[in-house]
Amino acid sequence: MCPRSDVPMSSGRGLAGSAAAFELGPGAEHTNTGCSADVSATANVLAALQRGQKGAAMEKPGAIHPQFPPPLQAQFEAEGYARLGRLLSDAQLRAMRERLDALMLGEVTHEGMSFQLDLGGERGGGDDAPASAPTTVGLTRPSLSYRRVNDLELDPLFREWAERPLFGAITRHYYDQDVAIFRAFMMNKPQSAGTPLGWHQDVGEGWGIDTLPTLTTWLSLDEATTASGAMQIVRGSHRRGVLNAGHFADEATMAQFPPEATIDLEVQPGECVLLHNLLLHRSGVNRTGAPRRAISVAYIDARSQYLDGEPALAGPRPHGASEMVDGRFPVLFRARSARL
Ligand SMILES: O=C(O)CCC(=O)C(=O)O
Repeated sequence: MCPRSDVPMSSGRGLAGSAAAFELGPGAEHTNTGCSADVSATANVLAALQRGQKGAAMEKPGAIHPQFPPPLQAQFEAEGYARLGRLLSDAQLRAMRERLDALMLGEVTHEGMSFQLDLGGERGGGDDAPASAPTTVGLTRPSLSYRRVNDLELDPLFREWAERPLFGAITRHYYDQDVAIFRAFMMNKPQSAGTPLGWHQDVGEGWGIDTLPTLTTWLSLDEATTASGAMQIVRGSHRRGVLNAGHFADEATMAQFPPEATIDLEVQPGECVLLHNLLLHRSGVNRTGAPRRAISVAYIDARSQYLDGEPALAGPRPHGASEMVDGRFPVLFRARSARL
């Protein structure tokens, strides 16, 4: 059995821990490699989750919903991450890669979408990143060397990904409120390049919002290996609360964790990992001849607000945050109570 954490998952407004009694649909192939002793027990449940559901954010009454399997909940709560397995078919994977290329080359455009070029090599990363490219609304130039494409919720393909019923089940499990996107972006480590990203948590006072998001889905579009700049995580670090008032953790903070708590999160294309936003993570450069791309979606209690009012819309929003609509981040899932 994976250990269960006694540490509450709540990190902002009250998060309800009660599981919804969802039904399961028919199964499909999966590749979960998470908490090993529970994997076989969970296999059938996971298989049912991975049937390439079409987005159904505001589900109709009586719709069949997937479930967040208890063994994965236990692992997520104890270790701050859970492998959800392969959630994309080959065709879906190809479509996402092609759409990202089209966005980076300016063949598909969405008003307000922001981009950041990768400057390559060992430069950049961290608070004092001397060589980070500016984030711009619209392309700087057509290139497959963008480090980030933000505002992916503006693109129907990625919006549909963010709206998968599985993520509704998971997010409603922790947020007993309407659930919105805080941000949805691509992180790219272009071939033989990439910008090192220092140890950080995906929260922090610098974000300027009154809620700490707890849940992020991280979908790998390529094989992520140590050589290609796989994400590294410090297992269980989410249980220590907010460690960095800014964004990046300093050496003294990192020294508090034993080396064996750090693992390379090597994953296959199409594999998705659920991350707690308080989990310490970092990534390096890509030393292979193929890109290493991932789609990161942070889910937030839809009541969340900026502390000092919404930032001006003239430029890109800080941290790749989504644009609010009528004073709310884009709502994806209605609270259970609202659907009765
Ligand atoms: O993909 C990566 O290397 C890091 C992504 C990340 O920091 C995030 O999704 O929050």
